[in-house]
Amino acid sequence: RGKEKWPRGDEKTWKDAMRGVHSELPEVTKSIVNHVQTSLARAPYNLDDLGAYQAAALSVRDNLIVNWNSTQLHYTRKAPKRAYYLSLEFLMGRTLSNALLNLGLQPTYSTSLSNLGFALEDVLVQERDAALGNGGLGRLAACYLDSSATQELPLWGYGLRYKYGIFQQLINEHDGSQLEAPDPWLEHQNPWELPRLDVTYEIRFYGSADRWGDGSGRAVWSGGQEVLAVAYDVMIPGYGTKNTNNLRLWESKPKRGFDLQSFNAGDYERAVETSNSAAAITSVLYPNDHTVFGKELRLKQQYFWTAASLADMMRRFKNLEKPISEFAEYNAIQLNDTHPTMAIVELMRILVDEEEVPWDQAWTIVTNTFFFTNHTVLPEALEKWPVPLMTHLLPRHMQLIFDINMLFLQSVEKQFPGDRERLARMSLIEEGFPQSIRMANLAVIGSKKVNGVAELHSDLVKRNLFPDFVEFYGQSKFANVTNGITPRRWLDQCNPALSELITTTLNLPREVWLKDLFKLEGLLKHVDDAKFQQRWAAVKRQNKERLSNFVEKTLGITVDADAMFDVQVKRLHEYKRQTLNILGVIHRYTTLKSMTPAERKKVVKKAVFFAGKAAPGYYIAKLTIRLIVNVARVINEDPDTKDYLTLFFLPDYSVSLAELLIPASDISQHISTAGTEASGTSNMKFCLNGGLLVGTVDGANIEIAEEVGEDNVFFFGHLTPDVEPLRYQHTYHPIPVEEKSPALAAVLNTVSSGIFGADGIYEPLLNTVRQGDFYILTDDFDSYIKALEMVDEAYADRTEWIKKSIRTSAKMGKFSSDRAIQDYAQEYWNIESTKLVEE
Ligand code: GLG
Repeated sequence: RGKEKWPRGDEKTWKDAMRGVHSELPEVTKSIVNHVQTSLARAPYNLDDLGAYQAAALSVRDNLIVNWNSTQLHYTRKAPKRAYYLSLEFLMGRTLSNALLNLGLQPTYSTSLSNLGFALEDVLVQERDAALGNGGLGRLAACYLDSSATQELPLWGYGLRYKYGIFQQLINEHDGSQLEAPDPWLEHQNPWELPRLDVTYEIRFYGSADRWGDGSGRAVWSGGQEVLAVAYDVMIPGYGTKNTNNLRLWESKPKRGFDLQSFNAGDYERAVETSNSAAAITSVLYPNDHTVFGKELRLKQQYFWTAASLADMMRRFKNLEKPISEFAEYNAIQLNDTHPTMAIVELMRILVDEEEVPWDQAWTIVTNTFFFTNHTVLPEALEKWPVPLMTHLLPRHMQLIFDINMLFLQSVEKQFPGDRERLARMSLIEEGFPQSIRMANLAVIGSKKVNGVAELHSDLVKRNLFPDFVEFYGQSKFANVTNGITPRRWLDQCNPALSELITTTLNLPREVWLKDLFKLEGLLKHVDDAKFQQRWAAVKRQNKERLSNFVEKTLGITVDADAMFDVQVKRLHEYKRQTLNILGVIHRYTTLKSMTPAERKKVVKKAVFFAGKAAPGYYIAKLTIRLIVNVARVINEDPDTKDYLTLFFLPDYSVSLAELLIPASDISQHISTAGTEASGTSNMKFCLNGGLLVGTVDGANIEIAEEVGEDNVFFFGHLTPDVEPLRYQHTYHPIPVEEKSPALAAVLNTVSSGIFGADGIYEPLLNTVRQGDFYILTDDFDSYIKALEMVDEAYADRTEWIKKSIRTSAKMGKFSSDRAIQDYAQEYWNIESTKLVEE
C-alpha cells in the first residue's frame, strides 16, 4: 500500500462530511457522503461514477419522498375527484436528471458532486433507462405523468412492474441482423421506487362462477388460483411545484411462498413451479408494437393489473365513506388503448357481485367512470380474445361480457329494428371458430368518451373504426385530444444549450416558458437578428458534435458534423416505411456514384441515422434492419462517396438515445403511409428542438404544419383518401414498378444485384414492394425523392434554413403535454388542480 492517495475531489470536504461535524458544508454534500457511507457501505477511496450516481440518487430520493408524502396526505385530506391513467406501458427513461430539474436542485448537486470529484454529466449517464414500454404509447404515458404533477392534478398512473423491460437490441457482427437480449433493469437496486409490502391484493384466476339465478345478474366466483399483487410506488415530481404524484406498479407473487405440500412430498420441482407461474405474470413486457398475440399470459397480465388497480381505488374510495352510487363523482379512469379494457368488466363484477348494486345502476356508474383512448387504426392491433380462453381463465367475466352484450344489443335493436348486420358488426362477440371478444367495442360501450390522438386520427376513428357506434351514441361521445410531449425532458434536459439560449432571448425565467410553451412565439421577434441566428446555429452544431462523438465511441466511425443530419428513429414497422427511407438512401448513393468528382463536390453532404427495434417475431421489419446495416457497411467504405453520404444504424434505441439524437437533427423523417400513423410524438420532439420535418400528410404532422406554416415543412406523398383506391389497384390491376417509378425499380434491382448481400436474402422484403405494395411505396417514391431534393436546396441557403429552424421551434407551443393533460382534465375527467400548500 504505502502510496495511498485521495483519488477524487477535495479531501477536506470528504473528511469533514464523513465526520459529520462541519456545519458549513452544504446539506447536499453531507447527504451524498452519508449515503456513500451508510446506504452503500462504501469508502470514498474506491467510489466510481456508478457509486456516485447511486449515492446522489438516494439523496435526491430523500427529497422526493418528503414531497410525495405531503402530496398524498394533502390529496387524502382534500378528497378531490381523482383520475387514474391505466397503461400497460410507462417508458420513463432515466430519472435523476429529471428529478433534479423538477426539484430545482441541479446547480446544488452539480457543485456538491464536483467538490467530491465527480462531474454531474458523467454521473447522470450511469443510470439505466426504465424501459417498461415499446414506443410512442408508453412514452406518452410518461409525458402525461410529468405534466399531471406539474399541473398539480390529482392523477395516479397504474401499471405493471416488469422484471424485464423492452429487450436490448444487438446487431449481429457477421450478417447485420437484429439480436435480442434480456433487459434485467432491476439488477442494480432501483432507488426510484418504494416497495409497499403492506399494499397487497389477492387476484383470482380460473375456478368457477355460479349465478344466483334470482334474476339479479349476480354470481359467486370461487376456486381456481390466487396470486398476490404487491404495490411499488414510483414518485413523479412536478416541475416548479412540490406536488409529487404517484405511479403505482404491481408485482405478482405466489400467495404462499411455494407449495409446501408438494415440497414435503418430495416434489421440489412442482413446489417451485406454482411459485414460478405466479411470478411469471409480471416477468416480461411483451415486445410487440402494433401486433397482438392472443397469448394467455398477456390476458393474465391485463386482468391481474386491472383487478389490483380497481381493488386499490375501491379501498381508497371506501375510506371517503361516500355512498357507492357516487363512485364516478370521485373517480375517472383513462384506458390507454384497449389493454386495460377488462377494468370495465371488473368494476361491473365488484359492483354487482360484491357491492350488490342493481345491474342498471352499476352500468351507469361504470359508463360514467371510464374514458377510452384509441392509439391506432391498424386492424391487426385491435385486441380480440378467444371466448374459450376467457371462459377458462375468467369464467365470471365471460358471463358478465355476455350479459353486457345482450343488453347492449337489445338497445341497438330498439333503435335500429331488424338490422341484423348492424347487430353483428356492433356485437362484443365476433363469430368464428372460436368466437372472440372485441375489446375495442367493449371499451367504447363501457366508456363515457372515446378519443383519438390527433385530428386526422380521431376522424378516422369515427369514420372507419366505429361508424356504427357514432350513429348509435351520437357525435358528442367521440372527440380528439392531440398528443403532447413534456418540454422539460424534451427540451430543457436533452438540449440545455438551446434552453439557455431561449431563456436569454425571451428574457424570461425558464420556469415561465417551460410551463407555458406558447411563450416560445416570442422567438419570432428575433428571427432576423443575425447574432441570434448565429447562436442558434452554434447550438445545433454543438449537439451534432455531441452525437458524432457518441457515434465514434459506439460504432468506431467518424461523422462529419458539417454534414446535414437526417434522422429516422422509431419502432420498425412496414407502415412507418423505414424501407422507403433506405431505398431513398440507395438512390442517393447510386446517383452520387454516377457523378464525376467535380459534380459530387456540389452535392449537400449528408449523414443519415436510423435507430429502432423490431418486434422479435416480425420478419420483414428485421430484414429491413439487416438491409440498413449492410447498406451502411458498403456506403461508409466507398471512397468515391463517403465524403458525401454516410449511413448509421444506432443499436438499442431508447429514451436516452433519443435525448442525444433529437437535438442533433437538421431534418427528421415521419413518412408513414397516409392514414396509418395515429399521431407520432417524436415529430413534435424534433421540431421543438429546431429540426425540420420531412413527412407525409399524416397524424400530428398535419397539425405541426398548421402551426409552423407549410413552407417550413417538407410534405410529400399521397393523401389518406388516395390510399384505399391505390391498394385496390395494386391488388386487382397491378402496374409494374418499372412503369410507375423507374427510379424505384432501379433501386430494387440494385439491391437484388447482391451488392449489399448476395443469395437473394432481401427478396422477401423487395417483394412486399413489387407485389401488393400495401404501404404504397411505389406511388410515393418519386415525390419522396423530390421532397429530399427540396431539402437539399433549402439547406444550401444557410441563413434561410436557420430561420426556418427558429420559426419551427417558436410555434410548437400547442404540443406541450401540459396542454394535452389539461384537455383531458377539463373535457373528460372533470378534475381540478389541487396544489400542495405548506402547513
Ligand atoms: C401509438 C401510435 C402513435 C402515437 C402513440 C401515442 O402508433 O402514432 O403517437 O401511440 O398516442 N402505439 C403507438 O405508439
